Amino acid sequence: MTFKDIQTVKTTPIAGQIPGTSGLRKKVKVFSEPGYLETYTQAIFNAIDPTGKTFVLGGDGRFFNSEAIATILRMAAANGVAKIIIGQNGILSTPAVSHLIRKRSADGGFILSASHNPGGPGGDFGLKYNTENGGPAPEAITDKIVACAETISNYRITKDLPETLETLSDLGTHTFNGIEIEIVDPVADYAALMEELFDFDAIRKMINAGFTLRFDAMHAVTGPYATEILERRLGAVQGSVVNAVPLEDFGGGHPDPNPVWAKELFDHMHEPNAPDFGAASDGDGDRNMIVGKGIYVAPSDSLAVLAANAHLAPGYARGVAGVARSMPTSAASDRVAEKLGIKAFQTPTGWKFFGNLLDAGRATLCGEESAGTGSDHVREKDGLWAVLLWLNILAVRGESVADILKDHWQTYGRDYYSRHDYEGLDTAAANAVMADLKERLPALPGHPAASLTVSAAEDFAYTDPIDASVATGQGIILTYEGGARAMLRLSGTGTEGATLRVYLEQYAPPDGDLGRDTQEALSEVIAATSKLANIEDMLGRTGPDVVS
Ligand code: VG1
Ligand code: CO
Repeated sequence: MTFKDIQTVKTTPIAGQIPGTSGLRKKVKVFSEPGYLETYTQAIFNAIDPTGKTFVLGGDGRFFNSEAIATILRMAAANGVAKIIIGQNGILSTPAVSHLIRKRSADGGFILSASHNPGGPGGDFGLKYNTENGGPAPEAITDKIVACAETISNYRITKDLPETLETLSDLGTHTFNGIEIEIVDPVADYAALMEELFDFDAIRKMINAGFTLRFDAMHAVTGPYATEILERRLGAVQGSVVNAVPLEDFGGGHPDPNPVWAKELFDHMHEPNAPDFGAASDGDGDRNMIVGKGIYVAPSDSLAVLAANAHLAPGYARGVAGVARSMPTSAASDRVAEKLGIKAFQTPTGWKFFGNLLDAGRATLCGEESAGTGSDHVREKDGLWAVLLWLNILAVRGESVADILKDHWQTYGRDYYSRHDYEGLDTAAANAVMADLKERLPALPGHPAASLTVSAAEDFAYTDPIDASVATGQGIILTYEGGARAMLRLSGTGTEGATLRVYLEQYAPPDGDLGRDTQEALSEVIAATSKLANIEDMLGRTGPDVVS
C-alpha cells in the first residue's frame, strides 16, 4: 500500500538555513513559520536519499516539539522512508537517540532540540540530523544539506496519518500504508545501557549507607531518565531529582547546567546541609554539571578526573584507548593521557568532530569545556552517563568529590580555567574583532600584552586523523610565556546577534599554589587577552556577561 494523498508543495530556498555547531537553531517564531521546518527537512531528505531507510525521531519536549514531530513523520512517509522509531510522546534525550540509532542499526536520526537554549513560544527551537553511527552529521554531510537547501524547489508531505498516531502515546509498532512506526519507551534502552557500563550494586550500596545526592533536571528532558535511574534503580530517596517534570518552556529557565544558570543547585551545594553530590543536565540531556559538597568541578577538570579513574567502572575496566578534547577545553586531560601513555587529541568545538576517533577506537573518552563529556558507548555527549561514572568512581574510592579533585591536582597540577562570554553583540562588530585579531596573528609572538608576552598565536585548523578532512577557522589560540593560554571564537549555537567566547587557562604545577580563586589566578591572562583582542575598544564592553 502507498499513500493516497502525497502532496508536492512548492517552496523556495530560505536564507539562513545553515546548521551551526550543533544543528539548525532558530527562534520558535521562525521555525514555526509555514514551510520553514518542511523546507529544511526536505533538504535533509534530498541530501541523504531516505528511500527504504529507518530513522529514529525524538526531541527534548520543548514548545513546538510535537508539531515538528508530526510534520517530519508525514514528510518521512511521503519520502519513502520504511520505518521510524519514535520516543513515546515524542520524547528522547540526545544520548538516547544516539543509542537507539546504534542499537537498532537505524540509518540515522532526527533530534528536535535547541539544547541549552531557552524554550517556550518566545524561545528557541532546533533540528539536528545524526548519521548511522549515532553521531551528529559530519561537515561533508551538513555541507550537502546546505547545498540542497540552497536549490530546493518543493517538499513532499502527506496528511494521510491516523489520529491515534498523532498522539504518539501508544507503545508498539503501527504499520500504516507501508510505513512502520514504532513508538518506544524513551528511557528503557538507555537505562539498560547504563546498567551494563556501571556497577549499580556498588552505587546502590553507597547510597544505602547514607550517601546523599541531588540531581537538577532543570525541567528538561532528563527528568524521567534521572528519576528512573537514580531514584528507582539506585535507591536515592524520592525527591533527590528536582525540577524533574519536563516542561515545554523549562519553567521559564535557561536549561544550561553551569554555576550561573543552575544557581539554585550550585548555592545549595555550598550550604551546610548540602548533600554529598550534586549534578544537573541541560535541555536535551547531553551536558552535565558536577558539584561536590562545597566544591564545583570545572568541566575540563571533570574530563581529566574521569579519564584518570574510568577503569574503576566495569564498562571501562579494559582502560582508555585515548582521550579527545575540544580545542578550548583545558589541557588537564592531556596530562592524564600523558601519564597513562595514551594519545590525547585536540579537535574543533562540537561533538561531530569526535565521531571518527570514537568509531576508529582511537579515543574512548571525549569532552568539552561547555559541560559535555562522553565515551564510545554512544556518539553524543551524555549528561547522565557522566553523573553515573562519577558515582561509580566515588563508590569505589570511598572518598568525597573534594578529596578526589584535590588529589588529582596534587598529582597532575591544576589547570585554572574559565570561559568569559560576551553576549548579544552586533554580528558585524564581533566578526570584526576576530578578523582584526587574525590579521595581526603573525606579528603577535614576542609581543608584550599587559604583564604577559605572547609566545605563539594560531588560527586553529584541524585535519581529521581518520579521513583527512580539514576544518579551518575554528578559533584563535594565544599561548603566553609562562604557560597561560587563551582561545577566542564566536558561538555557533545562538539565535540572536553574536556571542564572543573567550576561554582562559593557566597551569599551576603539583607543587604550585593549587588553592587560588579561579578568576584571581587568571587575572593576568584575562587582562592580556582583553587588551590584545581590543575588546573594550571594538565592542564597548568592559567585562563579560557570563563567567563560567
Ligand atoms: C556550544 C558549546 C559547544 C557545544 C555546543 C553544542 O557551542 O560551546 O562546546 O558542543 O554548544 O552543545 P557554541 O558554538 O555556542 O560555542 V549542546 O548541549 O547545545 O548540543
Ligand atoms: Co545539549
